[in-house]
Amino acid sequence: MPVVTSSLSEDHQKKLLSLLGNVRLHLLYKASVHGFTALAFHNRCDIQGPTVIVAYNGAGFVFGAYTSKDYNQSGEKVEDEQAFLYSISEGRNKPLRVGGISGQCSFTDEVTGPNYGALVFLHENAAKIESKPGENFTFKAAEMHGGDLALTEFEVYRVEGLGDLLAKPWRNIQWTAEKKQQLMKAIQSYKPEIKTVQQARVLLVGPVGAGKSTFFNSVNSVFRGNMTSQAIAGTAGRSVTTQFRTYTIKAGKGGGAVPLILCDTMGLEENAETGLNIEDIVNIYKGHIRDRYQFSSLTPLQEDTPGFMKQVTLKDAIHCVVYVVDTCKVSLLTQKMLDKFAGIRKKTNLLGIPQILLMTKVDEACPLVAEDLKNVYRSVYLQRKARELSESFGIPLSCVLPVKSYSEELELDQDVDILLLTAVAQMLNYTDSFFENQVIGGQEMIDQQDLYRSNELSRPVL
Ligand SMILES: Nc1nc2c(ncn2[C@@H]2O[C@H](COP(=O)(O)OP(=O)(O)OP(=O)(O)O)[C@@H](O)[C@H]2O)c(=O)[nH]1
Ligand SMILES: [Mg+2]
Repeated sequence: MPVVTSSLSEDHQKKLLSLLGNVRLHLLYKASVHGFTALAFHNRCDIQGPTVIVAYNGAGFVFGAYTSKDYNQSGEKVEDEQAFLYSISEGRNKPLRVGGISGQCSFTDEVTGPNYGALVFLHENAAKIESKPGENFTFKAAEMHGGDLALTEFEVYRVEGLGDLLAKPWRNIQWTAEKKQQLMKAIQSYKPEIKTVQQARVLLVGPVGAGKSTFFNSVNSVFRGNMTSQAIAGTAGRSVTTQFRTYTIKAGKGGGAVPLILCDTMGLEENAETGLNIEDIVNIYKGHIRDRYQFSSLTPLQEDTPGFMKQVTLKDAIHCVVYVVDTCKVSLLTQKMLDKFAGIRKKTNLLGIPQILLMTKVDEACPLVAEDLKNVYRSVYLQRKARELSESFGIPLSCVLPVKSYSEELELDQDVDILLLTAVAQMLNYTDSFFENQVIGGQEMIDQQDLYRSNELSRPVL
């Protein structure tokens, strides 16, 4: 799944947001990737609620149309009092905003490209516009697009209202130095309930670029006391992580190991033949895959291949699974990706492994949270995203944890640390639930096969 990125510069985005208010933009469609055709536009932009079109031309104009209504190919003329056309260009400080002529329709909801009368985008199914100022919007062609009707790019974004801050947070977090120390101490002194296991093994699974490796780096940084970047992180079309890695965390330079191993995987992709293979996930769960195993999307590790660890015990197994999802992309998760997660969840439930959903990049998702991380449980927007995730994954809201990882900072920040540590502490609580399930009739089950056989029989569901 190629990563589709916005062509809006920071300055353009700022100017566009000044017209739209307190909102977030989600890129739905980019013509250079998906095609300069009406069909490609409708496939991605129909029934999406409020959207904004962003067209680019060679003369340097960024212009388009906002509507609060759906596109739906109904053939009808749509009236939308909130609709407007706009243009951002070098020559003007403030963007040009053109409201509709009262009593006239805003756009015709046809099978063609978006038809705002005075401006028709993707005209004749091509990278161009038709411009007829005066029809239902009045503007000067020179100010709107400089007379350059050829498009170099064409994007459509969903416009999501951010809402305000809740008067009371939906979860209580103490943002104090004592709380941070308390969490660190609790995590460092964690002891699995099963005698043969010394460390909790927690697996991070999620789409490409969701922030799995960065989450490990951030937790590692908190315990080390300075910024670290042991796991390679970044953005690329494909997963940056291609090996299975099991990371031990040390408290301070040369300090003792924290009883937690964070296992990092290759990113998931929606197609069956790319990204992390589900069969490999199951083998990781059971402990058969070694550190530094090189993932291959098409050929998962087989029992008879060298490198497959046959003799495994409970200490090699995964005790808690963490699904990592980019909060900014929650509403863009495709059905294929959700189906992939559903397949993984089914296997995970069968093995009785507790699951947590980590919502990353909350700072990018909500400006109110970027301003002050303490707003994380007061942001109406993040609460809505947490609920959406909980519903689409079928995971209780209590298992959904928002975090912000260190992505550009050079210094640790107490609030960031507390939110990260809270998530880790919760992972250890869930690990305990896994271990509790392994004690049957007062006997710890050490044999892996017994363990999974019994789980499959009882089919525990989280
Ligand atoms: N602002 C912000 N950026 C983040 C956060 N977490 C991760 N990032 C950025 O997101 C990008 C991808 O992060 P990675 O940790 O490499 O993602 P991954 O899930 O390991 O991706 P693959 O290994 O490619 O599957 C990086 O550029 C990170 O800096 C976050 O909480 N906030
Ligand atoms: Mg990674």
